[in-house]
Amino acid sequence: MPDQVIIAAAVVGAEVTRAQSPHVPYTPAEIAKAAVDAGKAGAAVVHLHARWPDGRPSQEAAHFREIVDRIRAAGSDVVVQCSTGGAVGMSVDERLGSLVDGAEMGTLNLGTMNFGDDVFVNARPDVVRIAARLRERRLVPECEVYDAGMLDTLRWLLDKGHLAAPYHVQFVLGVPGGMTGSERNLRFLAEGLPEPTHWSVAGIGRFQLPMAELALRMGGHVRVGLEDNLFVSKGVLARGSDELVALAVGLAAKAGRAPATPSEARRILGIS
Ligand code: KMH
Ligand code: ZN
Repeated sequence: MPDQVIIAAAVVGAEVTRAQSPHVPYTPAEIAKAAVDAGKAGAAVVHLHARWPDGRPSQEAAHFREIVDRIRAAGSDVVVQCSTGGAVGMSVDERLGSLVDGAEMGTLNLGTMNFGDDVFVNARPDVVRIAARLRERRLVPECEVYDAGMLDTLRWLLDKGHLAAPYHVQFVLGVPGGMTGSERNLRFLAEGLPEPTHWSVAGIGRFQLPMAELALRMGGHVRVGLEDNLFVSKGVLARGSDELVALAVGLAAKAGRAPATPSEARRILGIS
């Protein structure tokens, strides 16, 4: 089991709103601050989305550029990962707007699925196209796996040469429409990886901290943050993603794992 754990913070996402929590950041300045604070709390990676000022999801390059510039201007060295998933209903062209200079990783969602009452479309040619764009831009892909069949797609991408190491795998468990956040599911998925690689888990909602705790015991890495979960405990809102990162740091200490620094995370993830 690796001693170090990469803690990633998903600080905004595309779905959560200020109506649900006043702590959801919207503007590039707010999102950058949330990322910097998450880094100070112990996150090595920040998973970024952007928003329009009224909170609608945005994949505008200008928004992502401003977020990245502000993170670096604040002196933060966190690894910057930009979402190519965006929000349900966005075209692939729109989603690719996030891959700005300064990004180090980009997400690669491995299949179409029900996403709550919506459908998150990732047809196989779209996945291949996004993988090619990540390769062109020399970004390390983070493969988002919500369901078991997506591991078969991962194997197919590797077999066909659309994807090659270094890549990271994120098991996103608890989306209504995907696999739930259970120990059985996480063990099944981790054991089913087509080749040995580093992986992490993002538990959605109430699954966030139990899945983090389990991944820490299993030798995986963890993702927390307001994109996935708004609460520190039942009915108690997190004041920001940094508070959830601090909880993950505490869980890591209990499991005997040390939070990786951004440069350690770059080494583990193969970011040059
Ligand atoms: N907002 C979800 C539909 C990603 O960032 O790549 C997709 C998502 C995944 O959040
Ligand atoms: Zn996301």
